[in-house]
Amino acid sequence: MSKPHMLLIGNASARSLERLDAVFTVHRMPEDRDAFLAQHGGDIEYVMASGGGGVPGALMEKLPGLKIVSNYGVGYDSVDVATAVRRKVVVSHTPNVLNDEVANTAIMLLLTTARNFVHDNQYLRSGRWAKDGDAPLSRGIAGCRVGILGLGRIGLATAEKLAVFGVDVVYHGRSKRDVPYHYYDDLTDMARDVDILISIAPGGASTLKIINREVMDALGPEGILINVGRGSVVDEDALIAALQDGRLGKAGLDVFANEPNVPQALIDLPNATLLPHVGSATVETRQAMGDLAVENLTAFHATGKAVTPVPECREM
Ligand code: A2R
Repeated sequence: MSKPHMLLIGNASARSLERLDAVFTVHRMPEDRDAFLAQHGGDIEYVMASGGGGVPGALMEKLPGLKIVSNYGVGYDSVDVATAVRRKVVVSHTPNVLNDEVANTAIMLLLTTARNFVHDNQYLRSGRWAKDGDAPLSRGIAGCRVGILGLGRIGLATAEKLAVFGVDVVYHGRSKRDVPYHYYDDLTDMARDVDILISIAPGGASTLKIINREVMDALGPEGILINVGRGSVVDEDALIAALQDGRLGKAGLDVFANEPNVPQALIDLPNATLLPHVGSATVETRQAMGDLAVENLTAFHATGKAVTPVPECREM
């Protein structure tokens, strides 16, 4: 029996490819997308998307037989879900398997930023310790109030891990949850009351640039902003200005508005700690994400149901 056709957008590990090859005829999206889609677009029923620009509506249009998009990653803002739902195409993602590692990243980035460890590392390597004496003092986080924007799966894991650092955790989202943390229904009000703001909110229209100048000014000159969710949630130009002016103290960022392009003005700022979107980037976590992304496709092929569809597709 011939195998159904699957299109891989972006990359997959050798382990994932081996599993996919066993079930599907796997096509990798080539440079010349138009020629490929004209020739094979009609055959493709399954898509796995791992970066590579995602799956916008215009691409979906060229895949008339599409049944499912398996997104590698929990955030699926690069997939046009509205178009998928209208076309009865299921979209799946990889929740939960990365909670632990992204929560660790949020806390490591917070501690590194607060304690100036990136600069201290450079201070030693450049010979300044021996030449100029001890590195400048930094501030610890004990006794601080930490506001989490987006107390979902990763946010809650982060809040639980933060318990050992002697901080007071509060949160903001669209709705109050049954959790032992104080809820703010307004992001600016929360920013005014906290020392540290951690964003673990998804991308998309409803969160676009919600961390704006007003929120940054409310966080203030001693405040720290950590973002491990999506770059689009932060107004990056306003952030650069706030860090340059000293209206915001420090930022630790793993995600950016236009990855992998990071504004030079941000790179030049000494009060910003920057990571190349590595929140979930361990061998173990990426393997678990790859396995789940593959299982969504193979389960759908076998049963007509994905293992972890996105909320908008759970009833399909
Ligand atoms: O708003 P709620 O109560 O539905 O809470 C969700 C919150 N959230 C928002 N908060 C404020 N304004 C919004 N417009 C808004 N939209 C969503 O973000 C929820 O507490 C949280 C997302 O949690 P989960 O859906 O469980 O996602 P998970 O697995 O924690 O991942 C979060 C994000 C991904 O979407 C990627 O962008 C990144 O972390 O890896």
